[in-house]
Amino acid sequence: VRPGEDVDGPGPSVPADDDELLAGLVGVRDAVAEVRLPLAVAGADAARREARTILAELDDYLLPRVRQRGAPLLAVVGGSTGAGKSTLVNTLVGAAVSPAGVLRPTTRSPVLVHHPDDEPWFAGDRVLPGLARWRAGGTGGTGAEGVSDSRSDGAGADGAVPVGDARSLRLVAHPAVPHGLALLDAPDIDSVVEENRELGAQLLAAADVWVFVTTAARYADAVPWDLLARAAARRAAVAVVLDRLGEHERDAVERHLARMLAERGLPDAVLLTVPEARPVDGLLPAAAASRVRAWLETASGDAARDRLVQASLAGAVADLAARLPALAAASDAQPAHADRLRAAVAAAYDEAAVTVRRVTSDGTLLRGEVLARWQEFVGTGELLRALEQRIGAWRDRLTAALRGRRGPEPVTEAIGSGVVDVLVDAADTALAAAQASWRADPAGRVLVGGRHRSSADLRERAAAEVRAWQAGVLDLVATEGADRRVTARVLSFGVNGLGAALMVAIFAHTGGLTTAEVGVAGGTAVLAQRLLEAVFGDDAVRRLTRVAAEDLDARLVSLLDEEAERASTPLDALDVTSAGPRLRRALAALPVPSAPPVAAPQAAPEPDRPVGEAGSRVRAWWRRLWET
Ligand SMILES: Nc1nc2c(ncn2[C@@H]2O[C@H](COP(=O)(O)OP(=O)(O)O)[C@@H](O)[C@H]2O)c(=O)[nH]1
Ligand SMILES: [Mg+2]
Repeated sequence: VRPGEDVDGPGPSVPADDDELLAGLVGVRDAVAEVRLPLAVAGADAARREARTILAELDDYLLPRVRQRGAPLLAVVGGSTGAGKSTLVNTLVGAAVSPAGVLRPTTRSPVLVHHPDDEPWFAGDRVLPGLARWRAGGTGGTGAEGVSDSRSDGAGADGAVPVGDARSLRLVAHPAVPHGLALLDAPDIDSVVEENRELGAQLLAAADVWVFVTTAARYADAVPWDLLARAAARRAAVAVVLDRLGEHERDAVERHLARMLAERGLPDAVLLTVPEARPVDGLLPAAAASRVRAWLETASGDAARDRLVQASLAGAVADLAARLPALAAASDAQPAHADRLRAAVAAAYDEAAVTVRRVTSDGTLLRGEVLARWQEFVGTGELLRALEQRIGAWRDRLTAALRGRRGPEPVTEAIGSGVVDVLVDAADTALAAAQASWRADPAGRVLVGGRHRSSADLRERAAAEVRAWQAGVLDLVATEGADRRVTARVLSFGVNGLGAALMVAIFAHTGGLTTAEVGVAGGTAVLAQRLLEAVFGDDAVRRLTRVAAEDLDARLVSLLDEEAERASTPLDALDVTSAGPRLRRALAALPVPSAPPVAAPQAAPEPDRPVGEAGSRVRAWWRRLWET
């Protein structure tokens, strides 16, 4: 069998039910791979990690295990720094296959030891496809002299993998390992190097059997228990190895640890002890590890193996199924939160539109510049007096009143720049409000970035819109003036002058202002209103002011809409589509197998007792270890 080619491998064929399970798991994998959580909403970080972890568990453990139930049992040896993991693995194999020592980090690249005949199972990327493979030294050969030299750090045949790369897997073939069992010496789960820690956890999740090494001094540490909680949730087969256990402390520590295991959801975990002994050349006396060895032999024996694989698979699938709804919910939260962020922007600009509408209709604009230019144009007293005359006489008087005064253009200009100021000011305020609400939100904060201004060309575009509106107002007046009954009057005053009056009139048109309320500004509006009424009649003036006001409003609101859209562009770049529905469909299609009650063999026989019905190949291994 060439590595990685024959996916069925040398093991028993896949049970028929597994096809459905496999299809279900592949469906889940595809759905989880779709999870994007670009918005930093509460819990998104954790959900992102969870999605990665689930993918790793599927690739490293679930998919390969369902595809090939007959593949060797993978026992991952994990635990705290310096607990004695590597020494234990070496002792179990009877050779220094994994570097041990007080200097950290010792196990840079995890070491997987297997029987030479099982090489095809591990050479390809069947399990742990994310890790490059390399082999150091020989491939074992026969007996102790064939042991791979862990310190001859030559890379494999391709030579491509850098020595000590944590994201790689060093393979060692050794004949002392029974067929059908592989030992993986994992990096410290509490390593100071984050990458090592993560890999340590990832490798444990890839295990059929967790061999958790700890010591009397360390077993109560928090980190191992976090991982053991994962094992409990998965109903994984767990053996906790108490290393370097002194005779005097043995009973007390064993009792306490057993209680902790039971209390933390691992009542079936097997507690194994390694009595204190001094390592020689990286190995303990074989007898020290005999209980661990015996348990592993039993677990990988024909009878226990299938049961263990089935239970461990069932537990892992059930655990996966239980975790998917939270991931789906986290995924759903993304579009929902994006909507909330967009709504905050929309609210800020809606508020701006309200402000603009108010300021352009409550007389506010009829102050300062506009008022001054208007008065220069119409004066105050004469025109008003002229308007109060009876219709027959007013035309001449009007003309006389305006003679020698400045034209209406400065009024129009002042109105234009006043409206532009109002619009830009409102847009800036809206942006500030929108950004403030985004900044108050963790997901929004990262999106605000460095932009603090409305569009650079907003003023220019606003000016263009206002000019277009003013041209429209003049058109309106001209069109109205085409009516025979009013033409003469319109001409006597001038289209531009009446246009300016119409603009002035609308800035006070909805407020229902009275002269008393707003003083001069109100008077200004009243004058403009009277002038228009005198020329066009009441009904026409009502219509003209409504049309002109609506046109202005539409133009200003559309400018604000564009600004609002621009303010939420950082969201457009993110794919916040929820993978939730897809995850739920995949979950519904996943057959969750029922688990046998006990995953792993419970009995850890004393070293001087027979191993029981663990199978002949295990006994052979056992004998060989004892004899060499
Ligand atoms: N006295 C004693 N020392 C041990 C034992 N197991 C490991 N050590 C020593 O503890 C140090 C760390 O062991 P190592 O196997 O590298 O631990 P790991 O970090 O868990 O792989 C080494 O110096 C070992 O020689 C043991 O059972 N008894
Ligand atoms: Mg080690």
